[in-house]
Amino acid sequence: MWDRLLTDCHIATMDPQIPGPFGAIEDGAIGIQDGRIVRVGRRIDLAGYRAARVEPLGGAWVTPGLIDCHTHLIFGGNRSAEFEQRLNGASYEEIARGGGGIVSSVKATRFASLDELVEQARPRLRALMNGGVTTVEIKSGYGLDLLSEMKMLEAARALGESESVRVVPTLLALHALPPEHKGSRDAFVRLAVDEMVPAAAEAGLATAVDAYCEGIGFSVDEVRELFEAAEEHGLRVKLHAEQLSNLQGAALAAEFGALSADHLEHADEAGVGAMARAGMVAVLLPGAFYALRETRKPPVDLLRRHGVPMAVATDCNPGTSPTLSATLMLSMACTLFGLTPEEALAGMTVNAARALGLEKEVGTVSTGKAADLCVWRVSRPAELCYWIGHPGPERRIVAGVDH
Ligand code: DI6
Ligand code: FE
Repeated sequence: MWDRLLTDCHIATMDPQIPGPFGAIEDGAIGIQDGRIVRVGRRIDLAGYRAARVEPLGGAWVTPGLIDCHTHLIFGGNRSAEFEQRLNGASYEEIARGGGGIVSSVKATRFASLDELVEQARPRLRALMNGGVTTVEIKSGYGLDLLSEMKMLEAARALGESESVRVVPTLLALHALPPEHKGSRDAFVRLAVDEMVPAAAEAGLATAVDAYCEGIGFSVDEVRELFEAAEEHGLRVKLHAEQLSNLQGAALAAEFGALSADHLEHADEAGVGAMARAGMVAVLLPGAFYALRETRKPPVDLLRRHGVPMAVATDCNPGTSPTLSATLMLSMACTLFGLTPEEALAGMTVNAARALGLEKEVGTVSTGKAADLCVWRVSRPAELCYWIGHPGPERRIVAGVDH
């Protein structure tokens, strides 16, 4: 006998093996046992099964739990003053070069204790969860010395252990040059390569390594050194690439079999082709595009043509994407970048799972996967993208349990 049978529902499985938009099964049912999905199908086909709890959902739509595969959720302070500076005409790059930007979050993050970081991030995490997120990636990158980076990764772990959400931690080792390394770039890169990567790997505090490959960030050669260290220590890589300029970061990431390249507003066909051959995911971040009032969009048509799967994420961060709404990103992915609602939802489910290397575990409503589900009171799945920030699911289920 199963633990639960969700019935009288429509299911946007997002499973590419199920034909039709959203891999939808109308008038469906889902069997759950030990936190996993044991059967998905039409209600009549599951009618013969018994479960401890049979739960009719009154015609609601069920989707996979949303996956936010790119966030900087943990940081000290906020950057609303910088927001005001930008409204007065300063550019993001100017503020960064003037010693503000990422570096100002670094100061506040270093100053905060581990517990303070956790408690500052917790309401942000809960806001994401209320919007339907069941898996969230969290990057470090506002510590930028060995102990502060480890403190951030420990905060990510503590949040995952104390909240009903899967947390996937990433070491963002090369994010900005911290003030004490002005004039000693090489020494900072060595610190990241020789100390941060081994420490994060040995402590099991990160599954992947990331960097900010930009004119105001780090060069392809510097990122290459970091990725070599990651490879040596058995960590996957991913890259902030081609957001503000084109340094050919996507192609570099492809050389290392990266999980994803993220942003990509300035990516070209060579980069997109390399991503396709490497089986990478393109993570699109409409919140940052919106907040920086960018006009150059990521090359969605090229990505489609080359068959590169597109994910969508909040990029929640205090500088360029202070948003806590996954569903707002669904809307923005459609309205700002031209994704279809089906592409946008795939971007926060099946393709986001792949961007985290979790495609066997989560991301679709399929037999064998974790029972991470959202139940939405909507008439069609496209409604999730149509509302400008849908408030969130009626029920959120993680590993078979309502939260
Ligand atoms: N992700 C990042 O890491 C940078 N931009 C982005 O979209 C910088 C974030 C920040 O300004 O704190
Ligand atoms: Fe980011």
